[in-house]
Amino acid sequence: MANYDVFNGDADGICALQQLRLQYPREASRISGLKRDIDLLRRVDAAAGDEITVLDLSLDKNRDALVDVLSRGASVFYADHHYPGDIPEDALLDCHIDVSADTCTSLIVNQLLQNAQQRWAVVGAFGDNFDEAARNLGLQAGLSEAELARLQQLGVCLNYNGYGFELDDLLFHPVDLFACVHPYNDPLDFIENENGYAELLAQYEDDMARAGNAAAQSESAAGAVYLLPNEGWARRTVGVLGNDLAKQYPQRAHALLVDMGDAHYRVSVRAPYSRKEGADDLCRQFPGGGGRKAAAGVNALAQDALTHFIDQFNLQFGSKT
Ligand SMILES: [Mn+2]
Repeated sequence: MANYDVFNGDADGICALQQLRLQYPREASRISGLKRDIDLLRRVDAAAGDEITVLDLSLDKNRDALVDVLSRGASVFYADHHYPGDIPEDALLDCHIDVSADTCTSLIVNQLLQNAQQRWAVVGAFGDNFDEAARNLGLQAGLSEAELARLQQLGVCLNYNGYGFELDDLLFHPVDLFACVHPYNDPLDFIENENGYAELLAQYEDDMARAGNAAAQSESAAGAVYLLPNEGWARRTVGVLGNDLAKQYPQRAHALLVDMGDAHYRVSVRAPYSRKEGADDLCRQFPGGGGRKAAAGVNALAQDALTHFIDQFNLQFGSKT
């Protein structure tokens, strides 16, 4: 019989598992990936009697694999806050899903553990941008403002580590980052003493400074288009940069194009924050494009199509009379 811990490679996934394994230590094969790699349960080759823990991964995106491992006789503990769709009914499934707008997997696990590892829950909640819930829990735990600020930075950094196009873009594979975190009962000790964290924080600050210096290639009242170089910092920060720009200029649409080094760009488009529509319509005009109304993308846009792309971007988001 084998144990598996399957978790999202972001702060929320790591901190949910950290709470569980501090409270209930257990050897397990650990499975994780980039923050956007969410169909991870299919990587488990389960057998009868195996025990599987799944954290911070949409059940809707893992349902087939879940039904499969249950049918083989494995038991599953599942905690998450994303849309689950139909939840299989099975005596082997212990499911804790809460899609309330103000909770995350680390907070769900914290409730189950009755605050036993609440400092790590605070870190996970900050990482998922649930700042108010994180603060409230931290204050209740007796943390000072200065300590809360350090835990917030830790949450942001653990979350940042999960972003990239490929695992090679990440400073730590999330499984290795968990191993780094795991010996520490108290996240403040981790911050103080873990060399790996000093390295992560330094890279985060360097990446964010580079992203902050990025200048728009094309800019109008309707929107702005950014070209980012074929470098790790661009692949790691493009998601965060898109969110920051959307909030900073809520009337504008944004397109961020990262040079992939093969005469193509990877494109991500955010519709204006104030009227979240049109991103999918724009991207679908290009091969491999798609997404949602508010946020969409093109996997590989030929670089000689850049001018055409910018024209279509301005048409899509320009003021219509
Ligand atoms: Mn989460």
